[in-house]
Amino acid sequence: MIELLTQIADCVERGKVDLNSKYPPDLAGKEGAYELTKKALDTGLKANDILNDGLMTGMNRVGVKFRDGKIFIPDVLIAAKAMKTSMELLKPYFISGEVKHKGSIILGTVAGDLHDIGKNLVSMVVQGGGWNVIDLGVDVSAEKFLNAANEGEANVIGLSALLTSTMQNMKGIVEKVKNEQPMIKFIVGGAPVTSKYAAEIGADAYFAEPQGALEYLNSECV
Ligand code: B1M
Repeated sequence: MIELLTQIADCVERGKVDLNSKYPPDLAGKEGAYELTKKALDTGLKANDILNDGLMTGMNRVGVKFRDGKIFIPDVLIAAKAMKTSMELLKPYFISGEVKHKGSIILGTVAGDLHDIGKNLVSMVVQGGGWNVIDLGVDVSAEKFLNAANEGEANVIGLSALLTSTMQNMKGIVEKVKNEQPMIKFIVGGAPVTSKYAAEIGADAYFAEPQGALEYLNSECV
């Protein structure tokens, strides 16, 4: 079981997406992150463990190598593809399929930022908890968040940012939307974001992981 998780982490780290992917050449013809994730689910491993101890472990190693200049953007992209392809298999385990929603949340990665893996995880977990997600995608401007808020379907907005530069854009988004819609709540997250920063920009809450966001929605936004 643990061996499978190690293999999944290795596949993400090396960008081995699935059986058909020819990259990396020394793994051509071998099972990739996709098949191994399927196998892990079939053998009864929990989706959460596959995510944390397999996929995310691999992606964290990628982050360290990228930071240290040992790998480059194409390597990170292919690793992200391996992770995303496998996450599709985990989706049904996070999304319960409840018919009646508890409410809606607008979600997006802030302007200038293209990272969406964390945001997509938040989306899956909160959907799994019975929330409808209005996903605005990546590189989302303050105007777009405001327009979505003005549709009136959601009373809470979730912002994600992965860069120390783009997290600065959270402030303008919170200000612009709260200016017109003072009752709307903001939750923020992403690797460089902190609860101190959240408080500074007038966000209502910060969470380091999706479960915290879901618990907040359930307790503060229904
Ligand atoms: Co980028 N990148 N990247 N990258 N990239 C980081 C973030 C970096 C830390 C890597 C490094 O140097 N070690 C670094 C940022 C440095 C900094 O600003 N402090 C960095 C950089 C520099 C860049 C570029 C600028 C590189 C360049 O072009 N020179 C560039 C920027 C592009 C842009 O956005 N404009 C860039 C590009 C990319 C790729 C496109 C190649 C790719 C993204 C692919 C994609 O997302 N579709 C990528 C990736 C994959 C990463 C790393 C390796 C992994 C990020 C990730 O997906 N982590 C990352 C290094 C790292 O983090 N280890 C890195 C897994 C994900 C599940 O975690 O998103 O933190 P995370 O989400 C967590 C929590 O934070 C939380 O829940 C999730 C689960 O626990 N969470 C929330 C997130 N949002 C939340 C919202 C909430 C609540 C919780 O409420 C609403």
